[in-house]
Amino acid sequence: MPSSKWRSLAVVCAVASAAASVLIATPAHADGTLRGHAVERGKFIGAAIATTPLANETAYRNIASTEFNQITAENAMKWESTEPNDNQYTFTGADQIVNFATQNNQQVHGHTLVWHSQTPGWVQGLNATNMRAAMNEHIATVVGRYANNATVVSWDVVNEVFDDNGNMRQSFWFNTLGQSYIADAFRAARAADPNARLCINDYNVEGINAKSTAMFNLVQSLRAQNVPVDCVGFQGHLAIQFGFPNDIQQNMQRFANLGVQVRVTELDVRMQTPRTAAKDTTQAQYYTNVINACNAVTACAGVTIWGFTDKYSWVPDTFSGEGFALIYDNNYAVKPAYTAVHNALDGGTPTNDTTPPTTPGTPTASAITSTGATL
Ligand code: 9MR
Repeated sequence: MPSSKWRSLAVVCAVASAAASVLIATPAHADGTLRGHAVERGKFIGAAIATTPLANETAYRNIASTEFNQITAENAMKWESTEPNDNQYTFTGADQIVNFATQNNQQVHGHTLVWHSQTPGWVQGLNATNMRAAMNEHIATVVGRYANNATVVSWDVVNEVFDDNGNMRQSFWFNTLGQSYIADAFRAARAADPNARLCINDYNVEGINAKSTAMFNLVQSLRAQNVPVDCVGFQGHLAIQFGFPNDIQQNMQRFANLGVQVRVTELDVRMQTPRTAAKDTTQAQYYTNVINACNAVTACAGVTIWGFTDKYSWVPDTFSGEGFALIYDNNYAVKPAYTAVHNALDGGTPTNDTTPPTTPGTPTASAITSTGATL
């Protein structure tokens, strides 16, 4: 064969391999959404949603609706939003979230009923009798509003009850009511909606450490007293400079062994600025690790990311010099972290076998007679 033929074959190969790499470089979302792959695994993939961009930005709404099958109100269901003054309820933002979810065939995880933060001053100043009554009434009203709404499936009943060392947080709740406020809150939530899944939620409990062990002991003890704790939420506010909690799967499993459902409720992975390709790669690996851990634990219901675009994230407002914690950039373009979540969710066992049939071969006939043939 003349050498020019080899050259043209090489060109064909180069073109073919360029075409192949174009295919590989096609954005991962072209072959399915996050929610599509999560559903195949029987898991949810969620996002925290903020009401202002939800009302104002088409790009935000499009991603929120197409990529996620569960949403959490980032702020709209917190006490300061729903009951800013005693017995004056405002559900505008909460309903906006719930209605959006209903329209898009999504579930809502309610966040959060009893927390030391974003709770109005009028609550914090009550005496014990009145504070307990206000808590029970708030839970009855907020949970009760959505009790017959199939979209709202679960609640963070208490949030961040531990301090950073795993002791009971010395919040106004604890200081006024003692630890019993936790059991009371769960019982009130169960009474308001017997079908909702009731969660305890906290941060820095992803790996096995003093705080997660305190959480483990509390959940075990509450359940031994028939307090209706159904679920444990690991917030998952991670930072690449602090390392990955490599025992996250083992930690989830020990909670699962108590009989509770587990979930990651507020995942984000921040980095110190400036953003670089290398940091993006590390961040993507953290996202992969979290999804893989949830995939590996049957009792893990799913993973919620605390937002989805770097345009709207609590991180830069809270940690000076840090950011870029989410899976889309400021312009709604996917980041390596998106592809990581996508690929970790993909590859589950689909409920329906979608493998295309193999092409049949061309049979050759032999031993042909008037009554038959061998193929
Ligand atoms: O993302 C939320 C941010 O917009 C609020 O200003 C902040 C107020 O404390 O709360 C943020 O969400 C928190 C969540 O409700 C509970 N876990 C920690 C989250 C990040 O602070």
